Amino acid sequence: MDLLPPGPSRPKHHRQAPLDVSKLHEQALSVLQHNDLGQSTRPAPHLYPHQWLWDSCFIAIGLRHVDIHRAKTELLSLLRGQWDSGMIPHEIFAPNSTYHAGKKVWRSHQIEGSPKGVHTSGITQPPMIAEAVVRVGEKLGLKERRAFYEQMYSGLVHFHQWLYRERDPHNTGLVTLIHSHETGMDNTPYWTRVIRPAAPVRVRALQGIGQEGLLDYLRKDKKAADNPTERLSSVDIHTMYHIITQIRRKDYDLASLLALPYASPNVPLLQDVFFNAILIRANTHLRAIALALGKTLPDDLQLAINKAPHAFETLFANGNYWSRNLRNDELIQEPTIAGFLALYAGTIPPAHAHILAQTLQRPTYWATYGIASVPTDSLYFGAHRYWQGPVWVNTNWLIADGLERYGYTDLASKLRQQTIQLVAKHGMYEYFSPIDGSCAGTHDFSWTAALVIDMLEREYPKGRVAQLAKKFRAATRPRVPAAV
Ligand code: 2M8
Repeated sequence: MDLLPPGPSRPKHHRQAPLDVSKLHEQALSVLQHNDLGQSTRPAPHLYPHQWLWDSCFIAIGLRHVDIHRAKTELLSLLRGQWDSGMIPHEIFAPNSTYHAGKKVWRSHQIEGSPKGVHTSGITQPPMIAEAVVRVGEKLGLKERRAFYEQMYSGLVHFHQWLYRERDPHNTGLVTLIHSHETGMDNTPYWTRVIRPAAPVRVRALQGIGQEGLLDYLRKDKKAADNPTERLSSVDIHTMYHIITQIRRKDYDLASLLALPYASPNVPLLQDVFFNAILIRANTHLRAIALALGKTLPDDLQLAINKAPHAFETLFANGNYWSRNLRNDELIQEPTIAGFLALYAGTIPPAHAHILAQTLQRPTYWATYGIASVPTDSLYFGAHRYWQGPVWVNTNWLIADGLERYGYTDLASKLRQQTIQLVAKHGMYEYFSPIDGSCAGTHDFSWTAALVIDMLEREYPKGRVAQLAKKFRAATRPRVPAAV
């Protein structure tokens, strides 16, 4: 595959098969309708019954085309989970729903400053919220946009301040993650590498006698999964639970965790490349929101925002961007999709963007349906193994956006169209094989549906979305409260 030169040319159509746009819209809307919880949307019916931070952001980006009121509510409802510190948690638990790592695991109510009346996790997730606010804002008239920005502004500022204040205590310009769930890519290999030495004693003992298979019986997530072999390994999930226990005992506080010496089974801490790239982009959006409101961001935040793009460049080595292990200051040069998010950050030098655009076109990353979460020549690769190989619709969306920002318009359009084709052919699944597109993970997955709507709007703007939107609103409206 050749690198297409940057340029303002109109996107060409890369359709592989005739596409029934209306049918796909209809299917996507029915997934969102089915997963609608009133003021938020669950990612999937069985496996993920609560509200997740970045899922809701992607969902709002799709919903804005069909129900702007509901899109606003999706984002506003995230603020009900915000902690006094400013943290927006990665999960807000819906009442009466079972989940393998639910409120009893996180115990947010025991931590000072957690919100009253809702149970949440104690960690965050990629800060996509400013992006989603701006995307929803694009669909509003000036007056309504400002009113919506006003509703979101202080929560957003508070969140970004928390990220830099609490998660970058040494003012490096890069924030640190305390659990792999914060990156959104739970078992991505660069996290798996640092997690495995932190496995609890019971897990290592079973591994020692070749009996780790017994751990399968103690898993709760497998019951809710369509095909349990397509999730993370039992060793990894038990280690992740163990790390949750440890960070909970330290009130989910990075400063306390930093005080622990680095020896197994302590907690891995990473300056995560994927998360920081998204944060840099979110900072740009936050600035735009402040500008639209005639406000000035607080000085501490301005300083951090200015520093971040320079600090991000320290993650560049050997033609890609990597996460840094804070425990030993080393870059973890393990090939995954994460470094391509540097394109989405939008602040890297064009020469680096050029290298990334070339790398992602290698057939090991991009076969037919977009970018594999792990290249096919990696030892970690499994075509259906969660964040260790499959193509995900949200990462295709993010990378297409990043490519476009650097002028690779045609490549971005090709990526979006292939993603649409993939979902049209295989369904609204959670993830897909990068080799043959076959579907995996859970069915009726909300961000797949929402982002397909967004990509259809972009690539096939003459679709029947307005008509279908009317139907959608009629079906969901009675369950949506007037305000959050
Ligand atoms: C997955 O993560 C959750 C834990 O947060 C899980 O495995 O149960 C990830 O794919 C994450 O990125 C996503 O937000 C979440 C819900 O879709 O599921």
